[in-house]
Amino acid sequence: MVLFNPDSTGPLRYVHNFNKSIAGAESNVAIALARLGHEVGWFSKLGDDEFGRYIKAVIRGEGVDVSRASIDSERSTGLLFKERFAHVNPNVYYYRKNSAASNITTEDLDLDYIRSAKILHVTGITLALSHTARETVYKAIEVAKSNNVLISFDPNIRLKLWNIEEAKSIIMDIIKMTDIAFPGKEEGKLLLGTDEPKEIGRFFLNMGCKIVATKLGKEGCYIASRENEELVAGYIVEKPEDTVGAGDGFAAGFLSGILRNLNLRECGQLANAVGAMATLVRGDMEGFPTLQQVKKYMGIETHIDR
Ligand code: KDG
Repeated sequence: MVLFNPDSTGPLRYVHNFNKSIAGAESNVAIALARLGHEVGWFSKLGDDEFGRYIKAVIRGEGVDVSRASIDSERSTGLLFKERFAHVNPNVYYYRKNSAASNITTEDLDLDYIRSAKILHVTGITLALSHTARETVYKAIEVAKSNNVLISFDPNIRLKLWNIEEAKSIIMDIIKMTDIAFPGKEEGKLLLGTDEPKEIGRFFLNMGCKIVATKLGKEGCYIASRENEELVAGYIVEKPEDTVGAGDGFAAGFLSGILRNLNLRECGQLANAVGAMATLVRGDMEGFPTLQQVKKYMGIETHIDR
């Protein structure tokens, strides 16, 4: 989506100027991974309009392969407006019903492209957009799974897009096929009735996940696998500029660690740092660091270079 971020705080009707940038959980993860030095591709559907061309140019400019993003000449590119108030998370308003991306179908997938990947990352947002978008995520997972591509899943529950009953039943179904899950504490509460990271981890492991990295904000993350469980301390950001996108940065940092064969603790440390750095800058993805920048932030020299 194109994101319009107000220059000033307060109700949108009083805002005169907006900054234009892009947003979208999956494209955020793709951009963050590209910045960390990985080869990344992105599936989506854009309108044949200026906003669609803008999104494609930005994501391509970040080094993500956008050759598999299709164009829908009948529908528009989705938009998103934030509404900011001092010291609280922004309100978010979607203009994406019947947008090009909401109408993505299985026809838009290049199955060989999925087969050639190491990891397929999907989120609950696309699952919530429409029946065809949901079918597309299921198809991508099916193809990835049968070709030993790891499935990475962030529930990213957005209750403006679906109700909790529907979200629960679909997300639980996807969790069964997930290798690496990135729930948040609040999502644990919504899905399982607990925000206790140990319980969230164990529940998802019992459902078949191999790794569960529960996001705990400034407290860091709790990583559960079949072999081990541990809390990995986070970074304190005294005055976050914008927390939206931090979870996507976290997921990208963690996946970067997996791709670099780091141990799970190191994956968690890298994830925490990328997530924290995302909050230092206004906008979803502008704050994602390069490998050099995150190493400097973490105060370490070489161990994540593998
Ligand atoms: O995780 C950040 C996303 O929530 C944001 O980029 C917008 O994808 C988005 C959504 O649908 O909420």
